[in-house]
Amino acid sequence: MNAHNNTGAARPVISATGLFTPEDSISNAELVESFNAFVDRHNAAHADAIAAGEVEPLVHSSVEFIEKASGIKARHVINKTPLIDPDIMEPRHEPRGNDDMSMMAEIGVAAARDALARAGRDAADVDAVLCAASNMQRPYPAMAIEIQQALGIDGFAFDMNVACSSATFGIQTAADYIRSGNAKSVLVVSPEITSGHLNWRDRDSHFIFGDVATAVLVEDVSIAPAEHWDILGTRLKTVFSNNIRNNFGFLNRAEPETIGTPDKLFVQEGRKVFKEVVPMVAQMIVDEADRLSLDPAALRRLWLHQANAGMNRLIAQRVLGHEASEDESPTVLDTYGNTSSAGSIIAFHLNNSDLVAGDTGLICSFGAGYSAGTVFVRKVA
Ligand code: CO8
Repeated sequence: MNAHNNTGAARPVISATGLFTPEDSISNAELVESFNAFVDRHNAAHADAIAAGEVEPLVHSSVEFIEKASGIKARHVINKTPLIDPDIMEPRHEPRGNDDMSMMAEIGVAAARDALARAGRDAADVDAVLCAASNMQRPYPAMAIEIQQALGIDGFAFDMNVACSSATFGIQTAADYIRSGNAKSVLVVSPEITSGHLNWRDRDSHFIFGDVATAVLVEDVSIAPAEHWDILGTRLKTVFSNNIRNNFGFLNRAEPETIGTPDKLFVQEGRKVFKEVVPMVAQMIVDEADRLSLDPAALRRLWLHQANAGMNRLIAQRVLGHEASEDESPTVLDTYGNTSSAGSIIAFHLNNSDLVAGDTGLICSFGAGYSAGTVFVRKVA
């Protein structure tokens, strides 16, 4: 575990955030229609084996279940057509050469430009880029360096992966560079192309994820715009678990036919995750608030990781001491689904402009690893 308070002259703040949302969106009804068509075709193709008891029939998915179990009503994706074609149900993208910008970098750059514009920051004045996301499109060169080059940033960049907690771990890392004087302006970019890692034929999880990119500009207070968010304290925690795992992914395979077993994609024991992560995260938030001499019940807003509406309800209840309203703990699950590390940043990005100077809130992530990160912030100006 790693924790910091603000000390000395250099003091990290959040200057701005940015968001890129793919145009395509898949509703639950569209998703389920395609999934159920796939199930019917599969069962018809294996009718004899099913009748003989040799093969288990596949079971329909349902819109009602998805919304009730997760709070998700739709998800954005980069190219929806193949994902909901019952004959494909996998991502299909135009191949790009090594001289073309990769997909992850492209959406990361879009989110980063949004954050830079909101902060009024020239990219040339940024010192470092962290690409903090659940899945990288390739091992190297780092996605972050491609983003750095596209933005024209002179400095350094690297990738980091802590699954759903990548963005909060990135914020602490950026804050540490600023605290130590190694940088004054750091971009934490989280391009999440989850559609490349989801098993679209798995009834238990086909509805969970969506694609998006976010960016957080963490800077020293000395150069930050007048309106910014003080970072009051950050804390990270990891505990190994195999309950959420991905051994490979669609994006890196050579040929469509070579896709391997389901564990090459996202797999999870959703119930166990729910039960184990809720108490761990709620306790971590309360402990960290205590360390920072903050009353958790007085937090103006919680921008929680967006994995499951029920999970967020329970965590918020334990932190605030009462059932949280949408105003106290906003959700973006309904339109974005679970966007892994980007979720709490989208929630923050879309739901902070109404807060006033002095309001204190919490950006919090949790997910595979297990991993969890808290970033307590206070609005300035
Ligand atoms: N339609 C209809 N019924 C269904 C469906 C479906 N699609 N799926 C399951 N059911 C049925 C089951 O068959 C079961 O039936 P029965 O009771 O008769 O056996 C019943 O519904 C209940 O099943 P579950 O217990 O599994 O359902 P839950 O209520 O637990 O809901 C959830 C499932 C939504 C998965 C829930 O458990 C959950 O959200 N858990 C937390 C998950 C979580 O937070 N995961 C973190 C993942 S993100 C992360 O950290 C990794 C990063 C990944 C990056 C991106 C990669 C793609």
